[in-house]
Amino acid sequence: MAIAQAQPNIALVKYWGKRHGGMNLPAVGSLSVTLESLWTQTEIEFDPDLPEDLFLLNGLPDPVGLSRVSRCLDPIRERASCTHKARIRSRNNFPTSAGLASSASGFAALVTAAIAALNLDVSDEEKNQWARWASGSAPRSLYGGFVELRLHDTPAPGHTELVPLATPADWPLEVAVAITSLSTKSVGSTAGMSQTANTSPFYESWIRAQPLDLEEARTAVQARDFEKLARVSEHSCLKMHGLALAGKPGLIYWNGATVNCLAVIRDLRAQGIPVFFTVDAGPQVKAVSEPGAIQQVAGILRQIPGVLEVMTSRLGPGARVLSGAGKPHPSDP
Ligand code: 2P0
Repeated sequence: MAIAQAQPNIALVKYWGKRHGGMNLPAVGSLSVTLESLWTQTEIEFDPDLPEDLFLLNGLPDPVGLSRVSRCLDPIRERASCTHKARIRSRNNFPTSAGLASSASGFAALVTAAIAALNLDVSDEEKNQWARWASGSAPRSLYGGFVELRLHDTPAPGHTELVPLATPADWPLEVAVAITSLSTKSVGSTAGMSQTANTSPFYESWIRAQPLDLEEARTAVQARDFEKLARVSEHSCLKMHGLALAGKPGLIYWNGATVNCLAVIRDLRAQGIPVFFTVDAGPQVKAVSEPGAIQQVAGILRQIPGVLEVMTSRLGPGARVLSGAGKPHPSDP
């Protein structure tokens, strides 16, 4: 048995689209920041007497999530020569499947907990791969701070490498998450990416330009150049949504409050407040600021009609074991 925690990550240079050939290989690299105060905690217990895997999300059975959870666990069980089914209890302290990267934190926590519970000694590469098979953005949540998912042509086309670029202490940016809807999104990321790849006229140019965006964001992080990171992050966000909007049928992940938040964040930056926006496959807006500015930004976002709630976070660490594999339970004295 083990318990692990992982936090969602927010892509500044977005992943959108998969390579042909299966294995959930992304078509493009990406660059993200891992958050601190939003989290998934997952407890897993392998039990020889259990006939099937059992999965509770926030205390309730989740039959749709269960099949993805079992698929994620199967290669880890195989590696450990374990045939036991598992009881999995997962909790998010933020809305699930609403564009807040719950699958990234969820599968990063699950893989980390399963490895600990089975006492497996594995390479980072194996761990990254298990997380990526479950969800393309999940391996980024295995690491803290600024993380790049890099694509290589060797040893095989589409080989992925996870590169931590800077820690939260190196550049302590802060994030405000404006929640504008609590509904589960109508088109999930996997289906949305496939629809975009098959029908958007801009897809090829999206793939071609991604290395340039990654290079710009990487050098911005290395130089702690906020203005440069702001420009490339907003560009990548708007380009990803433009790409998805141009598919057939076009994918509209935003609502009116989303658009109002973007306009307000642009205005704030024009007034000299160091903040930029990004939006993932959902209507929530993430505002990223230099240290010290986030409470002011959050206060302004809370005034926008349609904004239900604003959560703030620093950047945080990667996935980690809270108990099990020799560690005591966090609530033990
Ligand atoms: C990202 N997103 O880079 C992009 C930006 C959403 C928008 O990765 O199909 O749940 O499981 O690999 O990782 C969300 O998609 O997709 C995502 P799958 P995932 O964060």
